[in-house]
Amino acid sequence: MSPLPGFTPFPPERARRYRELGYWRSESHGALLRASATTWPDRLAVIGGADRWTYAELDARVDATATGLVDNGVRARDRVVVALPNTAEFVEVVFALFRSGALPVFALPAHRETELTHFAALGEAVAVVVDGTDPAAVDRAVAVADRVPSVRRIVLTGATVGSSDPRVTGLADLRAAPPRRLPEPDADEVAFLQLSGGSTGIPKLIPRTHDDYLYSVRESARICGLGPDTVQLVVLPVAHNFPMSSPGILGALHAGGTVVLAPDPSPTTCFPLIEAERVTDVALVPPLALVWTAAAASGTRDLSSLRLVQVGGAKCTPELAARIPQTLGAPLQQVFGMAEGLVNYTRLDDPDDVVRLTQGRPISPDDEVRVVDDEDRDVPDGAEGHLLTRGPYTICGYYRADEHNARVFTPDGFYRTGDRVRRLADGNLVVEGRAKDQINRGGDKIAAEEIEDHLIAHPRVHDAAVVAVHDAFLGERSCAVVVLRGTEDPAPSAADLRAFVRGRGVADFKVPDRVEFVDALPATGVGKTHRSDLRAAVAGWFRAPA
Ligand code: J2J
Repeated sequence: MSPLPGFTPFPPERARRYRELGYWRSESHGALLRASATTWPDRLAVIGGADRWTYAELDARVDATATGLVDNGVRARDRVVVALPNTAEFVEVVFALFRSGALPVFALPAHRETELTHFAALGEAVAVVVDGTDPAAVDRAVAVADRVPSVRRIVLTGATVGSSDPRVTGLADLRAAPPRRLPEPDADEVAFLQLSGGSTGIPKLIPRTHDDYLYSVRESARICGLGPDTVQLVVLPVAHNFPMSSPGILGALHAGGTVVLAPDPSPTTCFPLIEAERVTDVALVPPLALVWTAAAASGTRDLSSLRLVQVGGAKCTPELAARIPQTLGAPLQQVFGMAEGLVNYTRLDDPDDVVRLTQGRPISPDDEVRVVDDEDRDVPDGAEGHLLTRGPYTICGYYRADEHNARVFTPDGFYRTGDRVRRLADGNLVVEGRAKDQINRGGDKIAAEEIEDHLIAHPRVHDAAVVAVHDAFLGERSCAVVVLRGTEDPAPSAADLRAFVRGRGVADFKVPDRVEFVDALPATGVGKTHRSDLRAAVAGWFRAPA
């Protein structure tokens, strides 16, 4: 079959090699679940709220839901936007889509109307799945369906909300028909579209195949020592690439472990869950790890079941790294990954200083990592440079983004990650910074240009640039630097512009934390905003007085 339009397949030579090496095993996501359900039918697979499903139960539900999707007109390769909170039904829906051959587009519950509309339109999605217990989420899904003609169905999880809209179906209704076993999609097909943190105005979609993704999942599970006794607590947004695959939900289900979905990441919610379910593994972003270590230091909950605490998504400081084992009572693993592919881990048997001071090394011996200067010349080990990568689970192109792909992939297929790193002699990477115009707000990624475009849509905004400012808790916060125009009174205040961006229908975390007004932005010779000058200027404004 010809590849999905808009998807850049791996070059045949490399694909053949990855198969020969046994990395790609022609296994689909649906088959992964089937295999685990065959080996461990009675073990608990998923716990979320009141739901506690064994592997056999999950597998049967997934068959029923997949059958319902197909009977409702969802076909192989159709795209379906999924924006769900951390519930057991997320796992059911996503595996049902995998089995039907349709492609989930992994939105987050934090995404608002404009973002969901963009994902649905770019993916020409046929359906949107949202939390039926959240009226605002249902309204948003209806708005997306009104705006994107390809969207014919709205599927609601949770308690079914009565609706006269013929497009709306409850997930439970989909499960009504007798389940059939559907043929699994080919493993070299795109399995889903993940979201890019982005740096340009339009968020990009990342096509991952069954073959490439499951290779990273199996190896992640092995590197992290997962097995049938693993009880993994998911506290980060469930659809994010980290809790999904590093080793995440998929790694735990591959290993026969149990996935526990936390409705929110607070210690108040999560510590009792750790105690009650004897949780062994958890993945955190640095600000959450800070909150957890503080709460554990003064808490009374029994966290002794913890075996591994992963921290990634943004840089973990050496101080935080040292505090984690002391307060949470389990070793730390640093994880430096990206939805586009490459994932690095410190290993469980690494010396303390490697775990504390580096972001680890790649999963695969065939992950090709280059650290280069501005002219793409390799720099020596220990020197800082741009990280480029190519390998058995790193994409060769974003979905439907030819122009962007020409810029962020080298002619020989290396992905320009936009990260600045040092590679040490032992192969471990240290993340030093970023060349891409992105703000990493405690693991939540904000594409500067996306928010600048929203600001410029305000009639009184002449120009705007969004940059990162240092923040002790989140690592970075966003600051919009704005040049106003016109004289009509009153000029918008910082609060007005924040409300304006929020009102444009974007996730809360993307609303600029600060807005500062200037007469002009520093410009480069060709009239573009000089971002490094601006970042330096902004850093100066916020530096604490001596
Ligand atoms: C510094 N920066 C980091 C780290 C990611 C596992 C873990 C994380 C992600 C993820 C992921 C970092 N230190 N430890 O997908 O599977 C920044 C880099 C990177 C970008 C990717 C996974 N870990 N980063 O965070 O696609 O800038 O994936 O390029 O959301 O986060 O973001 P994202």
